[in-house]
Amino acid sequence: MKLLGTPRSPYAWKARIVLEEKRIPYEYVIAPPADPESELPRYNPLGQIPVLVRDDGTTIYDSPVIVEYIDGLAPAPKLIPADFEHGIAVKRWQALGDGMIEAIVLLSRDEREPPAARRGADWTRNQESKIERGLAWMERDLGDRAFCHGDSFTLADISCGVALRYLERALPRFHWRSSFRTLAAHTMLLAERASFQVAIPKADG
Ligand SMILES: N[C@@H](CCC(=O)N[C@@H](CS)C(=O)NCC(=O)O)C(=O)O
Repeated sequence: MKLLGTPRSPYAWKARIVLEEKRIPYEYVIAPPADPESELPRYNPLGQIPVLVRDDGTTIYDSPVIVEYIDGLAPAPKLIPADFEHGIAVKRWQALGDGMIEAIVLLSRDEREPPAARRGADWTRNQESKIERGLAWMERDLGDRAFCHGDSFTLADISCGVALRYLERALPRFHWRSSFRTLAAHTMLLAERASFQVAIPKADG
């Protein structure tokens, strides 16, 4: 099995963390979507990463589908609870993390544009609000528990950890750690996990 991704893609980080946590052997292949020679569209018509290429050549995308597939390959550790309500709650954490990443990508891309090409204050504020509200909801839902959902490590923790690590990398001007201390402490613990260390390169490469 191969995972196509890049070291900068938070969605690929998420898929890779899940593979590492489940201890499923895979080959990691760097496949930058912007490369004009990219063969990605052969694997995913959307030309996006991550893509999981199975041994029989069939492919799986996008990241929520990949993680659900990988979680189903081995019984433990269970990253998406089998119970319907708990499974939905964990997937909602994923939807929030992925949605925040989308806003972070848009904002950081816009900030690299020349001033005349930028989208303007209202648009910027709208994207920033998504991130700020997301942080507040995450902090509230984490509460004083050791994990984002239930009493064990799940995809909820992975989604939260990946989104906030990406926020730190892509938009360092967001000084969220002092306002969201519980969340900040949780992400410090997550960053120590071997899976996070393998999947998220230290320097932005
Ligand atoms: N919903 C997708 C989003 C994937 C995505 O946006 N990937 C980015 C890299 S982080 C990409 O491939 N961008 C290139 C493009 O959209 O053309 C997922 O969760 O996998």
